[in-house]
Amino acid sequence: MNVLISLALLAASVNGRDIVFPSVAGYQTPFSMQRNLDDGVDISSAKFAGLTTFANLPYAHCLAAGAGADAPGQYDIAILGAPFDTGVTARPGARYGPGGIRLGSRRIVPEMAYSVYTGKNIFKEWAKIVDCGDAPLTVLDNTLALKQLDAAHKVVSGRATNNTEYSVPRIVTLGGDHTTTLSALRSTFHHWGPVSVIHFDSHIDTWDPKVLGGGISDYAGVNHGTFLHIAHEEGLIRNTSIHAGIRAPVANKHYDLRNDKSCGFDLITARAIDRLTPEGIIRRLKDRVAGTKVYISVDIDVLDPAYAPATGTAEVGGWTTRELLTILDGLDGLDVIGADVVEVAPIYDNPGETTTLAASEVVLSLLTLMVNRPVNS
Ligand SMILES: [Mn+2]
Repeated sequence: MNVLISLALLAASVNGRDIVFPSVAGYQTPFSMQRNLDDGVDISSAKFAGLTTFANLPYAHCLAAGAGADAPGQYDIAILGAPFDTGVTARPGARYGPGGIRLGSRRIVPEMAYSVYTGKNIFKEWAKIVDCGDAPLTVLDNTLALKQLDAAHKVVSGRATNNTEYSVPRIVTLGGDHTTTLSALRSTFHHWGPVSVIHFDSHIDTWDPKVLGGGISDYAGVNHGTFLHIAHEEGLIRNTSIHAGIRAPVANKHYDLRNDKSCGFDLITARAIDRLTPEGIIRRLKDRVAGTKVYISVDIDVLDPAYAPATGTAEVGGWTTRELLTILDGLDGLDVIGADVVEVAPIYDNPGETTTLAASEVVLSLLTLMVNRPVNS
């Protein structure tokens, strides 16, 4: 075939693809874009265009210095990534969690987010919700990284709110391994005092640093299995806290579970759901934290690996995604002052993005609890 003929065929095939689709109304725009150009082509919105923020929410440079053009503006609820995974005892990879959860959330579009269960669209209520991007954390020094995360929480939660009725912006953190929750609890303590923690996980994470890591060095004792012990030591949490979904073994016969109680935790096992049903689990959680400010931490390994394979310390025999979402939505009415989804390590996910899709839906449920129940400090 000579060159001219192939060029002609190429041109024909290009023309052949020039199909005219009916015009589609713009449905969402995370960034301000041109709506009507002279040629009538609408480029005002697209679900998969622009930079990837959680749920296509607007990005705010929440860590920007000072005022002026760099100022992030006001917000009521902030998404903050914590790309840190050097406090894990098994598979690393959760430093990519924030990015993975955002990718999993691309189909969530604020303009079209009416829940079939409640009829409400939380993005059209009183709260301005933004994605602050990730806290800049060194990957080479855990102690410094956690200080950086403490500082990031301080700045992000220290901004003025958009809605003047409520004075403290609340944060949903995208982990990161579970160590990152420690910084979030230091931040909530600063604004709200000691809080009850509802801790969804397959592991208790209250291990005494003497038992887990601390035998090596003080530094090693601060990790994703001890952060709740440290939070208790620092006086950040109340003795009305509770785990849900626990099934991983403990390290010794009596000490760990006794220590867990003295850190302020009650415990609901994974299999309790067979007896209690999700409704029963919701009742126990609500009774336990009644009348207190609540921090909800969701380790994605609370789900069975069938529903969340992409995590560092997977344990079989866990809850389904639907069960977890039902339980989370059932916590409606609690004073949720902070929350996170941690231990999402996208490298172990499958091509169907099972884990990041689940994690992003969990984030949506946490945001829903926060929007449904504004809290004053
Ligand atoms: Mn955990």
